[in-house]
Amino acid sequence: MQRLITQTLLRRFLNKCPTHTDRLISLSARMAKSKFEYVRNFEIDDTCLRNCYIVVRLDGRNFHKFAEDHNFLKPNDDRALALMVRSATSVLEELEDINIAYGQSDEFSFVFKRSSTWFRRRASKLMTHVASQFSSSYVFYWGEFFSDQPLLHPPSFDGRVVLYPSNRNLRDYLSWRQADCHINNLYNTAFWALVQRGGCTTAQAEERLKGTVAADKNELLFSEFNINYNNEPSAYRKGTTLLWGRTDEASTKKIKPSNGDERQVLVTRSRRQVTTHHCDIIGDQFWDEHPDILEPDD
Ligand code: DGT
Ligand code: MG
Ligand code: MG
Repeated sequence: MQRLITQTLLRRFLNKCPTHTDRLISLSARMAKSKFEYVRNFEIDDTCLRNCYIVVRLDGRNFHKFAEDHNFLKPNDDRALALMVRSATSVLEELEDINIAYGQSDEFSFVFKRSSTWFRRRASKLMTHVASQFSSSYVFYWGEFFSDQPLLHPPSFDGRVVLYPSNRNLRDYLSWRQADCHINNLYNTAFWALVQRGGCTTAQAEERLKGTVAADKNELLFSEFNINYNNEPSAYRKGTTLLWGRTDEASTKKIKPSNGDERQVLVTRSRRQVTTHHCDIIGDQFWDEHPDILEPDD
């Protein structure tokens, strides 16, 4: 009996004593705070310069092939454009401080307020949040737009961060993207008209358009295919601009006055909402109509 008690007490004592492994773990924990912690200093400071607009531009990776694989209509597929806009809307809704976004083809630019302090203005945080929110939304909403076309492989989008220090620079950046949309769309409209309606091979269409200016392409579209380019959908010609707006929502509410019967009343509530525009953003008119997008230059 005495022997059994002694053995039990000894076992309890040994269980409380730190083993060799315990000692090693505790040593590593202390070293993690000291010896290893220096590796943090390899992280670089990528804080974006103050007072600048932060633009994150995403572009679909290898979308030439992605569009072929998923049977996108040429030159513009309304489903694909709408899915891009839906994904960009989700970026505005889920992330902070984006005042305006502009998109065309497989790209979208998101403009963070120049006064934004979101994620301490760290470029990598902003860019990766935009890219991952956009990409996951593209997959998440795919079926809403492509009900008859399964998603065959995961799409991905590259991202870059560019800083613009003045309102003029930011406007010129957005003008550049919209001018790019116009040039590409006019070319693609003429090219695919020649191929789809004019019976040209792609090589012949390319040859026909070599060296032409915008006026030549407009003329070709009108005289050969009776297409007035200016009547093409504005979403194709101008791309898509997303802004924050307010809409009034009406609903009914039951009230019961202390001296009367219960009755229904109409209440309207103003809700902040992302709004979609396919207009010119190069001229002054758009900026005069939306004075809240730009913050004053110091
Ligand atoms: P990247 O960006 O270097 O990885 O390569 P891509 O192939 O994405 O080239 P990019 O971004 O210069 O051009 C966009 C491609 O996306 C272009 O080949 C046409 C395609 N795309 C975009 N929207 C549509 C559409 O609505 N319909 C069709 N058929 N193609 C589209
Ligand atoms: Mg691309
Ligand atoms: Mg592109």
